[in-house]
Amino acid sequence: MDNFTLTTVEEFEAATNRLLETGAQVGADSWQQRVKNQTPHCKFGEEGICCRICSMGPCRITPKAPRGICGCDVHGIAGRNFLRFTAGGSATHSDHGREICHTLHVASPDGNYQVKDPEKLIKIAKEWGVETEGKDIYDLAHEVSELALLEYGKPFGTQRWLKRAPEKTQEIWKREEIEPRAIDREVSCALHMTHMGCSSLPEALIRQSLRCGLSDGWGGSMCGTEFSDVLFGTPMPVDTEANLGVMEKDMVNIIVHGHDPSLSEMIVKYAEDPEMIALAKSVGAKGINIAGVCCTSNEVAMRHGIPMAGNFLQQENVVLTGACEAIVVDVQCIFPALGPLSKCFHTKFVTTSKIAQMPDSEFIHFSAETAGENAKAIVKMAVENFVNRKPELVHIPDMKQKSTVGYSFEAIVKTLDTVTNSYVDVTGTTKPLVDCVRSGVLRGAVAMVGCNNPKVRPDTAHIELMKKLIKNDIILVVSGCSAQAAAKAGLMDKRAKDLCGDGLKRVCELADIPPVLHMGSCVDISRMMILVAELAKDSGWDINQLPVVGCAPEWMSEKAVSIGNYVVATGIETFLGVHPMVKGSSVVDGLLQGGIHDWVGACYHVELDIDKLGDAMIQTIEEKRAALGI
Ligand code: BF8
Ligand code: SF4
Repeated sequence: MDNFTLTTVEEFEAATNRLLETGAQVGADSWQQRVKNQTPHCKFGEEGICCRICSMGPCRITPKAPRGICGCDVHGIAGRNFLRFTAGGSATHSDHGREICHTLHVASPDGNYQVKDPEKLIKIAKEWGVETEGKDIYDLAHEVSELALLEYGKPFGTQRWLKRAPEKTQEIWKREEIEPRAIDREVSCALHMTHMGCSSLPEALIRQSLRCGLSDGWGGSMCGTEFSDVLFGTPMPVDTEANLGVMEKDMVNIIVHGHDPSLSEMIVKYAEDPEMIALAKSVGAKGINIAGVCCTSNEVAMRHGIPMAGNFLQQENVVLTGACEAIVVDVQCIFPALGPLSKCFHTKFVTTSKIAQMPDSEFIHFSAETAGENAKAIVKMAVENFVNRKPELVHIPDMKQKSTVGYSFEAIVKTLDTVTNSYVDVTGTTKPLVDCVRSGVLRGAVAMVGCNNPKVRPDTAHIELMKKLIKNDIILVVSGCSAQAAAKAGLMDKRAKDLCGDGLKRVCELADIPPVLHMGSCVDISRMMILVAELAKDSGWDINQLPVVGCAPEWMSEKAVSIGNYVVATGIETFLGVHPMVKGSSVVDGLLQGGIHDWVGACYHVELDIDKLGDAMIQTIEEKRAALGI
């Protein structure tokens, strides 16, 4: 066999250090430097005990001043801050989902966007009780997208997608009064509850945090994922490559960064346009190379095999290579630092969304109606910029790994069904997976998700935990920047099976899969919800009994907290490597790390020591197995 080895974090760091030398040469700032400038962080902020929701404040809680001016105590303040943090994340994911619904609403056979997965659209329509017989697929798309848009503001009732959950889970949500109503309503309600003089009761604030999170995972994010699949195709396994070495020295490099595939899909399309390729050749390049950063990267990798240049804390590195003609962004997780940084190089920093406007960028407003011409203008601008490259600044680290990505829920079911001959009559279920778990060939599964955060040595927690878990026959489903950490290291190369325990290795060989399955971007954690829902239905166990846990070892964003809340509220124990900003309140921290277990059968577990975090996950999985008697 060939000599497959993982790329180490030390190697990542050596490459970064080399790039930072170029940065120093041109006077660039870096996140590494800014972390130093910001250290130590404000303790009040970090512990969640500063309140600035009215102008009598800000009020900070200390032993000498145990209450704010209005009399709110530390628990009310920390709880309110946590709910506001959640609302930010839920709004962000859900608004992304809404944009996708709008894109579907303008889809037409001869327009910018088409329906690529009509089967999925029909399935959703049937689920929602929409008549499909004899209907034109575009009429159906418009009807269903309108219904989806109404989910954001419907005056009565709860989210349609909740019906996908097992009945037991739905009962828990009802009993605990956390069934999400209209998506926007849960966000508004969170802001209302946290207005000066409203809720200061920690239980009420945390309950709404769970509800607001659920309106994301079983609402807005699910709209984002499902209708992206309808528009751009449901991902199926595809080979790609990951890490900065995917950038090409002799080609025009366009980096797509952000989240909404409506933009990146169009950039990919126009980069393949013969007219653009000819233009690239006319300026001395061999062609046009697209690569991704952050969740946009996951979207286009899963559907087109577009290589992944890196994750969140690698976004500055793509510019530092000196070989990036344009970094094209839409929304979320984009460093404003890219503006000034791009000015140190020839790179065009192209912002495209009114939601994410930044100084030192070229703004080309991208909209579904004008998507084609916008994308073409952006690609053209990048190609024409090739001549401005400064060859003496170009350095692309020689570092990349092969990856197989694209394991949507449908792909997982399909892959496992095709290898398990005895299951010919149960095609379309997760039963083969349940049987692997029941027999102990697989001990369980971990959904590893989320960001990088300089508070954790970047990528180390993701990679070390994955290595430990697969060695213990625990399969990984991953998304977001965790997915890219895995891909960069080589854990999505099918040859990584040799790093697994015997059971998982056998499953990888039989199914021809890597041990770490790429399920997509952060909105695609809704795919993981569908997976656990189906596992529960097919096994007869409740979701909170499954030997499955969630983990976000390097999380940083509000979105991550919204996700955490819906994952926990769905009954999945969730392990964090960064403490939520509630430490200052024993009551709020106690609820999150214990109390809510009585409500939903799961809670958070915070452990900053990565090794111990891994041990705790394995222990929980084994305890769940023991409780099931398997
Ligand atoms: O939504 S994992 S750094 S890119 S927030 Fe952002 Fe975190 Fe990456 Fe995607 Ni998710
Ligand atoms: Fe201070 Fe209360 Fe105003 Fe918050 S709401 S800033 S605790 S007075």
